[in-house]
Amino acid sequence: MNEDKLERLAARLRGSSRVTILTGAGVSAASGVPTFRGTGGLWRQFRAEDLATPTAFSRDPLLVWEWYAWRRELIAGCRPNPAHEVIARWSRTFNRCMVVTQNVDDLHVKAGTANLVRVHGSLWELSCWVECGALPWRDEAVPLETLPPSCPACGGLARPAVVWFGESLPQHAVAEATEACECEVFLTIGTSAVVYPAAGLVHEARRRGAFTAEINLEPTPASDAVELAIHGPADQLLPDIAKRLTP
Ligand code: BJW
Ligand code: ZN
Repeated sequence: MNEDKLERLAARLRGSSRVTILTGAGVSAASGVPTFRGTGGLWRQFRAEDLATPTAFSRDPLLVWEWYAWRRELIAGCRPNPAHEVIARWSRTFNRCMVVTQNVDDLHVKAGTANLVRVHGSLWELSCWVECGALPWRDEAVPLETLPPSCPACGGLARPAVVWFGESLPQHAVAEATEACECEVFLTIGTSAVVYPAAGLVHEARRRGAFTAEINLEPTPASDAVELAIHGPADQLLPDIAKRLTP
């Protein structure tokens, strides 16, 4: 059954020059990065309210930092998988291809993706918790020199430069992601489609006339809203679609 859907998607992509791809944790699953929801997901083991909110951080910054330090160590050993590689290739070969990712692992960056918008930040960047005015900085040290780390400008507490629940997404990233909804084909890949505002992008793209498709292991709340819902592993389905695009 997927055969027919894969061919339909490939046909759409062949005739398009403006393509937007929204990715989530499922795209990095085959690289060994844990997803958030579902079997083996981080939120099965940890409570989001204890670790991924500003309140949690102000209550116990060391606890939150220990969790991020553990994830940084785990992800430092992960490499891009075939899904990242196909997306990176498409980002450079379609006339205009935007990649909007919710992932904070930077595996799209490692794969060489062009036109990448990271709406939830990066695990490899830090920012000043007291907002002294210092710009976010990159720190890829594993392990980090001190826990919790401090801001090089003011000496105050540093935080991971990621977006926690209840926080606004970076304004420029929201603007770029929204503009990317103006496209011919919008693909939502490996995301449970429950976290807003990212989950709203596929609806926005459809509203603007894009052909929308989902690639995910299982159905999500987006499945009924898209023209084409294809279920299976992104790391296998994307190379299959890519093969159909090359004459
Ligand atoms: C595969 C696969 C394979 C597996 N191949 N597929 C009620 C209604 C609506 C909204 C809200 C509400 N209450 C609160 C809100 C707002 C809230 C929200 O959306 N909550 C919902 C959960 C209910 N959103 C926010 O708070 C956002 N900010 C905001 O709205 O600001 C405005 C505002 C400000 C102030 C006050 C009020 C409003 C911020 C959201 C930040 C999300 N942050 C996290 C953590 C980032 C840092 C970190 O990593 O530690 O971002 S949470 C986590 O979820 C992470 C992800 O980016 C995000 C999305 O997850 P994703 O990528 O979809 O992963 P999974 O695990 O959920 O799904 C993986 C999928 O892949 C599964 O479906 C698998 O089946 C599939 N899969 N292997 C293909 N091989
Ligand atoms: Zn500072």
